[in-house]
Amino acid sequence: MNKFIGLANGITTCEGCAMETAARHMIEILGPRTIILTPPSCSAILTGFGRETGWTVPSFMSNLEAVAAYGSGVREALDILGKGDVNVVGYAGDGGTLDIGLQALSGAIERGHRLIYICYDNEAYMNTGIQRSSATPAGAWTTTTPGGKRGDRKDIDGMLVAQGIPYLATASASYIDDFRNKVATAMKVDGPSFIHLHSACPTGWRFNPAETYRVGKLAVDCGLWVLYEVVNGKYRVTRKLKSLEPASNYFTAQGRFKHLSRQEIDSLAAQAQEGYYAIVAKEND
Ligand SMILES: Cc1ncc(C[n+]2csc(CCOP(=O)(O)OP(=O)(O)O)c2C)c(N)n1
Ligand code: SF4
Ligand SMILES: [Mg+2]
Repeated sequence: MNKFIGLANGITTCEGCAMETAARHMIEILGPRTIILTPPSCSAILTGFGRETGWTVPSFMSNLEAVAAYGSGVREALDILGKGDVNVVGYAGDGGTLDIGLQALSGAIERGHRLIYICYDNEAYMNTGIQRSSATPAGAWTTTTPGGKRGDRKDIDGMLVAQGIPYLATASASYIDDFRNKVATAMKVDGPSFIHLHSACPTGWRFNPAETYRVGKLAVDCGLWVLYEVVNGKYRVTRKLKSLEPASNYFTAQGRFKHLSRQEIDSLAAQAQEGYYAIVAKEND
């Protein structure tokens, strides 16, 4: 029997792109009975244009506002055709999720479609030239925040939990087994599911592509990106930390934070620690 490939070799993402690596793992878990939808974004490179696609499963590019609305329609059509076993998956960036596609995502969740929505979060509009999004973290350089972004990122996970989504998880491309487990869990959910994947981007974050794994891992190990899942409102941290790595190592590993003073880095590091313990406290609520 031929081995299922999922995503072809030779895709033209940047060297060291975590979004592409995660996509390869994601499709391996999802398997051939899957339809992938990507909006305009770096993930559209995987889907391709016209008659060419990198996926070995059916796929198409939606518009940026509405990947979750397209997914809702595809889900309903498949169910009518008796093809309930086919996974319908949106693989969208932070801009297409937290900003431009938010109403479509919220609508799909409210209607309760069985849709797996994976937001790979590279923390800016990368595909169009590294513009800030509402997921860009405080202090980060982008081409539209040359002095560093003011204000915190939008708490999309808290928003979707508040809306009552049956399954939500965070994940990191640097903790790939945890991500794979969460994709497998999402496949069993009888309703909408959302996985928020931290996706290191050497081009936009300004680090050497060989460092992708290390930079992504630092975000988790310093408590800045907490790995957890929320099942019907109940929090569970999937990677508990005995001690937190200094978050300053994460910030100094990337050129997008290089304009920050020591004091500013220390303040962001303190916020990261508080954020970690706030999620752990939710688990114990
Ligand atoms: C309504 C609309 N506004 C703007 C664009 C232009 N556009 C195409 S891709 C993109 C960036 C999307 O950013 P994100 O979702 O974070 O994905 P990334 O490029 O970072 O992978 C933008 C702004 C568009 N296609 N549609
Ligand atoms: S800009 Fe970033 S997310 Fe986009 S293809 Fe390059 S490394 Fe990947
Ligand atoms: Mg992005």
